[in-house]
This record gives sequence, structure tokens and C-alpha cells, in this order.
Amino acid sequence: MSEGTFGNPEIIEIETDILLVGGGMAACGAAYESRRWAGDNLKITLVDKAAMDRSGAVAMGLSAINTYLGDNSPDDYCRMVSADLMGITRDDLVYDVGRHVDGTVHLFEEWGLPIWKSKETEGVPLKDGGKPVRSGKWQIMINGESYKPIVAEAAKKALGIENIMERVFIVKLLLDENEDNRIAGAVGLSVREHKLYVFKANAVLNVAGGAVNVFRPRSIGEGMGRTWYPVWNAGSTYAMAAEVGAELTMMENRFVPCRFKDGYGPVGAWFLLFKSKATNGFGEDYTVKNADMLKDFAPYDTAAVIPTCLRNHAMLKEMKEGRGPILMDTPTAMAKLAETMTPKEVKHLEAEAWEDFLDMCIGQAGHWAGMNIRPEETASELMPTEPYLLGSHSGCCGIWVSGPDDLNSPAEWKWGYNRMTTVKGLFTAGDGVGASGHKFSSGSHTEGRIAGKEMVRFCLDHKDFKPVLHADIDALAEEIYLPVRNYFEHKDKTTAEDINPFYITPKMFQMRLQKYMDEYCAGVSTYYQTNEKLLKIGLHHLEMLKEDSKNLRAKDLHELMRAWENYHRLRTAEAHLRHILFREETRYPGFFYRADYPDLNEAEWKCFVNSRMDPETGEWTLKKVPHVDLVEKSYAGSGH
Ligand code: SFD
Ligand code: AMP
Repeated sequence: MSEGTFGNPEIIEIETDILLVGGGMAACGAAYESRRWAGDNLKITLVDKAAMDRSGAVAMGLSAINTYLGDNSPDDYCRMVSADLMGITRDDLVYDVGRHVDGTVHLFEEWGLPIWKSKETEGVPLKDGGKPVRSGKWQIMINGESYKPIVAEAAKKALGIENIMERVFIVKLLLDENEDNRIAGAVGLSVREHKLYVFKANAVLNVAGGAVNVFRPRSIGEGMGRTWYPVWNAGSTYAMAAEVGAELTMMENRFVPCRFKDGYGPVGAWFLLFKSKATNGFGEDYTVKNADMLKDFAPYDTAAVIPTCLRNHAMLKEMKEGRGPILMDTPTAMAKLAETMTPKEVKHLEAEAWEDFLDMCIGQAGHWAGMNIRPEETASELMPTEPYLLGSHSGCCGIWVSGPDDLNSPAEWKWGYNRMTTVKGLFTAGDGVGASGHKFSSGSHTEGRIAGKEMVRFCLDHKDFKPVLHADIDALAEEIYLPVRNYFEHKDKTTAEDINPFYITPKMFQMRLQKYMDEYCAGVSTYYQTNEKLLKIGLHHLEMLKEDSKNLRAKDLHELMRAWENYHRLRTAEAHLRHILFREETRYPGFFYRADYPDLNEAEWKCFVNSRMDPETGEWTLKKVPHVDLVEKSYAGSGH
């Protein structure tokens, strides 16, 4: 590839009414619903960095839908989410997902997703009285290998293939020239052709998922790249929102999932469906053994199900004190289930144990096979992983959004359009919405639908808006292709093109970021501990890294995407660190510890933390925002 062809991207301008950034669960929901309300009156364009059929967190498929209310009430759902996230969630947003999510799951079934049913109602659709096989109070089992293609197909059908652009990585959202704090479009690079796309839009949905690989992962060498959440969720959602001045919320929160060691297989089906127990290396149930120490985090320790971070907290004590490894006792669980089964049913059970991973985390099945592990014979190690940033699973970092207006919520929680951020015309959903976790796949699609409908209303209310980009397009092209120029300018100055003092490869840049975050911002190597001093040094390192981002190199389009992904990770990391520094307490033990403030401080810190970066100056402001419960909470009876 020569500098001539690679150095000068063709610039293509596209005008649309609604721009959907991302092609995951939330984007697919928004595509489906916005088309329903817009009819043929609005142009709706979807841009995904990957191929929608297998993009985002549901790429490999899933074996459970973790949010289906059924006989549970939305109030109870609010209680469960609040308890699991240590009391600080927005009931208006959670309730809103809860009241609509079942309708979404019914659509999935209509579109062809096989949902496990009880023997008595096999073949009966859920909406006609079919009873799902529940693994837990909120979760239902599916044959979900093709979950994402099924959901993507409905979105594609709704929008029309001509309105979907795959393999275009959005680098920045763009503000309007004439109206302050108003979205006007976005710019992205094609990862297949030398083209830069500049979009002008009336409303933009920012749903590019959560953030993975911000922290040094446990997997190294040949396993590098193996993570639990998808590697292609690079924090774009949070970084791009911050850079246009959208208010973020609870960015201090993170999710450290307990996973099958090395393969990263999820544990939910094993704990809930197979009723398996996890123990320390000496066969002791650490949640029972360490129940007393959880009292320090009252009242949340009394929730019907121990919050996810507290389960980790109890597990980490065993690991730190040398009583590892933590083991998932799959043989005992399977033997117990087999007691009442015919041999044929036992074979089926064994198949299900494998299928759980083959449906959603193939690497774990590969790991079992490679290590000669038969779950009916051998226990498997569990491990708390590196931290992930997300707003849809068991975490709640994200963007501060306007909520529904019919739920008696405080006036400051609603400013006109549901799921609109504090930037006019910019919406989000799924991993993007903060202060409201436990939506999972179904809830993220639901939230996308809610946002999609509201974006149509927004566009119709602002029909006369003509976006004029504040940014200069040629300058944007220069900035986005800077890593390409860095490469061509310096590549011949050394004999090994990856070793060069004049530029930094995206891979090296990522490793540097991961090392800082790991060592200073409570990663695995410090057992998730940090303090003010460490955080301040970490912040300094991030500032230096930000300076060095100007020296990133890209030798091809793939690396150009990698360069910008890592820039997004850096921005996300900065928000995370600044929030952790601001919140002077330990609210999520097991996820991270402020060693200088080791206690939960309900009196001073039962509040949201919101932040904003000034898009002109880059200055951050953080503040406390009062928290209120709209649904009465007792932290008992809100079981999973
Ligand atoms: O087992 C850009 N999830 C589970 N949900 C369930 O309901 N059941 C489960 O069983 C779940 N489990 C699970 C889950 C995820 C993973 C990876 C595993 C296991 C192994 C969670 C859900 O999948 C998750 O909550 C939703 O998918 C979140 O939806 P959304 O839309 O917020 O994110 P996305 O689907 O990842 O989509 C992101 C999209 O953005 C694109 N993208 N496009 C353009 N420009 C950029 N700069 C972009 N950056 C990203 C992506 O390509 C993608 O299309 S279990 O663990 O509990
Ligand atoms: P996971 O596989 O860990 O992503 O979890 C899937 C679902 O099961 C989520 O709704 C979790 O909150 C829930 N879950 C996982 N482990 C447990 C557990 N030990 N007890 C109760 N619920 C759990």
C-alpha cells in the first residue's frame, strides 16, 4: 500500500434524519422501533464498525435471556437492580425497561429465537401462555447460538439494507455550529476502503457498547485477546459522549465478573440452573463462611441474593489469604441433578453443560476440551476477571439521560425526551445509559426501542433543524489520518517497522494504558485496591499517554481503527479514574477498594456522581447529584 492511495481518504458526506451509531442489541431495537414510528417520513441510517449479524456482545450468541419479568413486577425489578448495585440506581429508567422488556422477548420469539419451555407448555408462544424454563427469578433459558443474526435480521428488514453501513468505525460525534450543545452528526472511517464518512443528522443514537481491554487482562501471550465481554467494545460510547460534553454518571462503577478461569465462561447457568456451589480450595462455601464480613456493607448484605460485588468480596478474602483456588463444583451439581434422571436424561444434561458455553462462549468449551475437563468429573477453577466498564450487565456506568415523564421522578431527571443525553439530539441506550444496570440483552434492545421511538418524536418536533457542522471537515480528515502520516513519515528510519522511536503502535499504546490502569486504578495485580496517591500518579500517566496519542501509527486501515479504539479506551479510562478519585468511599467492595476510604459511607456518598468534560477546554468537572428511591426498598426479597 502506498502513501498516495492510503494517505488521502475520499470524503463522503451523508445526510440523514436519524443516525444510529452501533449495530448491537440497543441499535437493533432502535432500528426496529424508529422505523415503526417514522414510517417513510424520516431517513434512518445505521453505522456499525463490524458486521451486524455477529457484532457486539451477543456475537457468539447467549444461552439465557437475563431479563424477562413474567410474573415479577417492575417494582420488584427496581428493588433487585438497586440491591445488586449497592443502592444507587435510577428507578425511573429501570422501571421503564421492566415494564416493556417482556414485549421485546415476545418479539424475539416471533422472529425465530428458540426459548426453552416447560414440558406442559412446549410449543406455546410466551405471549400465549407458554411458560419459560427459568434458571433464576429473572432469567430464562434459550437456544441462543443464532440470537444476534435473528435480532439483526429484524433490524435490517426494518431499515432496508441500503440504510445500513457496516465496517465503518465512528471516531467522533460532531456538534452544531449554530446552536450550542446540539448534536449535528458524526464522522467515521471505513475499515475496508480509504473513505471517510461525514454524517449530518438531526438526532444521533450513541450505542457502541461498553469498554473492554482498558485494564491489563489476566490472559497473556497466546491467550491475549481472550476476554469475557467483547474485545470490540472499546469505550467508544463513553469517550465520544464525553468529547461532545455529555454528562456522564457513575463512571466509577465497573463490573468484575467471576468467570471460569482462562476460558471466561459465564457462571450464571451453573449457579442458577445447575444449582452448583463454588468453594475455596478446602471445600468451604466462602459466601457462608464470610457472611459476617459482609455486614460492614449493610443494608445491602441482607438482599435476598447477595449483591454481585459482595460475592466477589467474600471470594477475594479466600484468595488473598491463600485458600485458593476457587472451584466450581460441577461434578456434585451434576450428580445431584442426575439422581432423579434416566440415563438418556443424564446424557442430555451433559450435553447442556457443554451447550451453555458452545452457545455463548466457545473459547470456554475449547478450554475444557483442551484440558481434558469433563464437567461431570472435574471441578473447574473460577476467577474474578479484569474490570469491565458497562451499563447493561451487572454494572451501571454510563451517560446521564432524561427519563420517562410519567413516573413521578424528580424534575432534574427528565428534560423532554426519554433517553436523551444532556446534549440536545444525542440519545443513548444499553451499555450507554448509566445508573441502571441489569438490562442485559433483552433490556438493552428494549431501551434501544424506547430511544428509537423518542428520536422520531424529537425529529418531528425539530423538523426545521438544518445541521451545520462546527468542525472543519478537512481538519477532521487530517486529524483522523494522522496515525497514517506518522507511519509513512517514519517507517524507513529503522529496520524493524514495529520498533521505532518516532511512533507508537496501537498495540503498545494499549499495553501501556492497561499497565497504568492495572497498577494505579485497582486492577487485578493489586487485588483491585487503590488510593488517592496512586490515582493521582495514574492520572498523570494517562495525561502523558494522551500526549503520546498524537504519535500513534497506523500501517493499514485495521491499525487505524485500532489506534482510534485505543484513544477511546484512554478517554474512558480517564473518566473511570477521575470518578474513583472523586468518590471517597468503598461502595463496591469486590469490584474495587479505595484503601484510604475502606468503608461504605451512606451518609455522605449515597448519591450519583456525575461528570462533564468541557469540549472546548478538555477540563473535567465532577459533582454529587442527589439520589432518591421512587420504589420503596427494603433490600430483602429482591432475589435474582
Ligand atoms: O452469560 C461501533 N450478556 C448477556 N445478556 C443476556 O441477556 N443473557 C446473558 O446470558 C448474558 N451474558 C453475556 C452477555 C454478553 C457477553 C459478551 C457474554 C455473556 C459472553 C450481555 C448483553 O450481551 C449486553 O447487555 C448487550 O448486548 C448490550 O447491548 P448494547 O447494544 O449496549 O451493546 P452491544 O450489543 O455490544 O453493541 C455494540 C455495537 O456497537 C458497535 N460499535 N460501531 C461504530 N463505531 C464505533 N466506534 C463502534 N464501537 C462499537 C459494535 O460493533 C456493536 O455492533 S452472561 O455473562 O450473563
Ligand atoms: P453471569 O453468568 O455471571 O453473567 O450471570 C447471569 C445471571 O445470573 C445474572 O442475572 C446474574 O446476576 C445471575 N447470577 C450469577 N451468579 C449468581 C449467583 N451466584 N447467585 C445469584 N445470581 C447469580
